[in-house]
Amino acid sequence: MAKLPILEFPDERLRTKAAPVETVDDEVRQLVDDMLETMYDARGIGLAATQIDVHRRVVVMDVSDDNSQPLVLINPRYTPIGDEKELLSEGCLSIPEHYAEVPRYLKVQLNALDRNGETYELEAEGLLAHCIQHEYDHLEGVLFVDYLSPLKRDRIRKKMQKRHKQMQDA
Ligand code: GNR
Ligand code: NI
Repeated sequence: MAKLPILEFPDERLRTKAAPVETVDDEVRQLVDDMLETMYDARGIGLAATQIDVHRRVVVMDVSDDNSQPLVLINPRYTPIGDEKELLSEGCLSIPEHYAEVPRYLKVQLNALDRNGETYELEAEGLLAHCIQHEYDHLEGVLFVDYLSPLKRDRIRKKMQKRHKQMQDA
């Protein structure tokens, strides 16, 4: 397995729309394993392939407290259940140290392929539902800052640029 570097906002590569996976083969399974290692190491609850500069529709997630429930989502799709939304404070491994409340559907039905290429469905709500929508957005090149006012987004962009400059100078 390998831990991979995570792209950070405002890197334009995060704006790439990911292509569907045609066959869930060993190469895709290796990508999934590398993404799980990268996500657990970074202490995130989800990671989209887009974030490691691989533009294919692959997501990993684990919302458990003890890293015991890895979820693999290949070519995920979701449909809202009802039209109720809720606000939840979100973070993103591509926007470290910044958090903001984002409105998401409270409940969604997920359809995806697992690591064996088998279709599955699940109903999610709360944090898992938020995470599914957040990761799906990554595959479309969308980030949580896109839901904020231009002023807040710009403030975060400037702080991230400062962080990258400091990392370069160090
Ligand atoms: O670690 C993460 N926490 C989180 C919290 C609320 C809603 C979504 C997330 S996903 C995020 C990891 C990440 O950046 N996934 O793309
Ligand atoms: Ni994210």
